[in-house]
Amino acid sequence: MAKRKVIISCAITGAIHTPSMSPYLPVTAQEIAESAVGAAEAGAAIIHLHARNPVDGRPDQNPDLFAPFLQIIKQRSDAVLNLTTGGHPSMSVQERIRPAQTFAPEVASLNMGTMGFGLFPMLDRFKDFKHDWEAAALEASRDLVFKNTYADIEHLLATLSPLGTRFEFECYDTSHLYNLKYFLDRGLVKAPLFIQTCFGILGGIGSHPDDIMHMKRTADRLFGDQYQWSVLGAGARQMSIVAMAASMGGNVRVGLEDSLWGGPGRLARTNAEQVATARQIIEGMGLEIATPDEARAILDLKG
Ligand code: KMH
Ligand code: ZN
Repeated sequence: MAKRKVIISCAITGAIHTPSMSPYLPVTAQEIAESAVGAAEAGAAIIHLHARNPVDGRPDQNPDLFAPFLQIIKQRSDAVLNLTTGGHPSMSVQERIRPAQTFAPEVASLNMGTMGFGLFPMLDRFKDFKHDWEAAALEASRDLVFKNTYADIEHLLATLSPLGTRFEFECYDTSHLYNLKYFLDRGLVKAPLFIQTCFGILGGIGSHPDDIMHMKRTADRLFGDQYQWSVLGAGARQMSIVAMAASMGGNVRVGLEDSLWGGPGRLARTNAEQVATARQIIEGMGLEIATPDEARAILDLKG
């Protein structure tokens, strides 16, 4: 039997952390490209991408901001590219779909339910924002709905599936797994499903080991061998969640989108640093990481 390979995804910059929280958060196209290439060289098979306004670091779904870094990453690595359709929770679905619709990537994220997305607790931890929008965006999340209705999900599937794009199904709580099961039963998504269970976002499930076990058990029951399990942990518990999932047969996602930390009280300086730590955990358990082509085969991507 072929040895199991662990897929490392790396989420380079996201839309949640703001530039004043870490001087190492990539913002410009050049910074995003360099950081992504470094993550791929360190062992990430999949690179998950958002773009930002190069002047103030605000999340921005304009495809013109994606084009330059996509070109560089494709030239300099073989990594699977995964474009966000989540954008920022405050954006409309029409806005969020634009990059994936324009570039037809091998993978796009697909958020599997409507939820609160509470970013305001970060106001206690981070201060001294350089740009007005940063604190305002965190504060606004008290009253924010991250809208992913059944119609929204159907629209994303109907638009992107014909392009050959497959999905990283972002499941922040148990109900999102049941939503995905509903789409599977209707034939709108097909196996192998790449399920990213997301832990530690206020509005979703927590990041206690019981939470991780509960999501895995539920996914096992609903999807059996029709899925590939991956985990991401938001914030400081990122690497303990990597360790737990890797030891239970899972794939892992790291990156500055999900956590800014490189160790207790220490900011990670690069995405590659987090990939290297995840790789060390995985290889330290006697497991092997997947190359981009192995990830393509495991997830049945178009290549
Ligand atoms: N920010 C993450 C928790 C997306 O881009 O679609 C989830 C995410 C959303 O990656
Ligand atoms: Zn994302």
